[in-house]
Amino acid sequence: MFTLPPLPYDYSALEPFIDTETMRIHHSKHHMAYVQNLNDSLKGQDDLLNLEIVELLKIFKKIPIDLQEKVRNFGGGHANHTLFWRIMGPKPRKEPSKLILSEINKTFKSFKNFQEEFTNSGMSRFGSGWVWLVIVNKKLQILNTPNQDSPIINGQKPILGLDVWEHAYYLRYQNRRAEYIDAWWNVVNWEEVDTLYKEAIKRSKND
Ligand code: MN3
Repeated sequence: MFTLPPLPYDYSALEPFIDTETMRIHHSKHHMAYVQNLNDSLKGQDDLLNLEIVELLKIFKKIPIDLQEKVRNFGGGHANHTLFWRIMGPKPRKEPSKLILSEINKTFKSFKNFQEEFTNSGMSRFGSGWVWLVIVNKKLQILNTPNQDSPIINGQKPILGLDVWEHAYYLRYQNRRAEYIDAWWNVVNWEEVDTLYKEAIKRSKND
């Protein structure tokens, strides 16, 4: 059975950038619904229900065809939000720590340039979806996905993700996605991104 992970900080911790009510609804209603729908969809499939969510998505193509769409949507939703809560925090750093920062500079020329490309990717995603910083073939890459599609399904390793569904920002920002993204940079927990980067690189060596 999959369970809703507790938020590692209070619902109000990301104020004023992300408001308390949005955090409460987003975590306790939206994310909870993905978890419940995933469990309902996989009823009787104990081998799948016992996996970690990341492991379930890694074997996506081996899952029975009639379950794939549900795992894509609900499993993706569960994994994406779990990462999202983790890479935000109340005492953020403005810039990443050294390791990930040097990789970002190497790939995107500068941190500022990286932020611009990431923001543009989020702005260009029509409708609902996510923008990601992923590792592919040990290299950093920015991409976006529709709906709740997880990059893990495609063998990519997300280390930073931003929810650009309207439910993530509508209460405070209404239709102003650009303002939401701009504010969101203030709550990125770069230490966690650094940790995820190190884990992903270590895993690639073992693959
Ligand atoms: Mn969401």
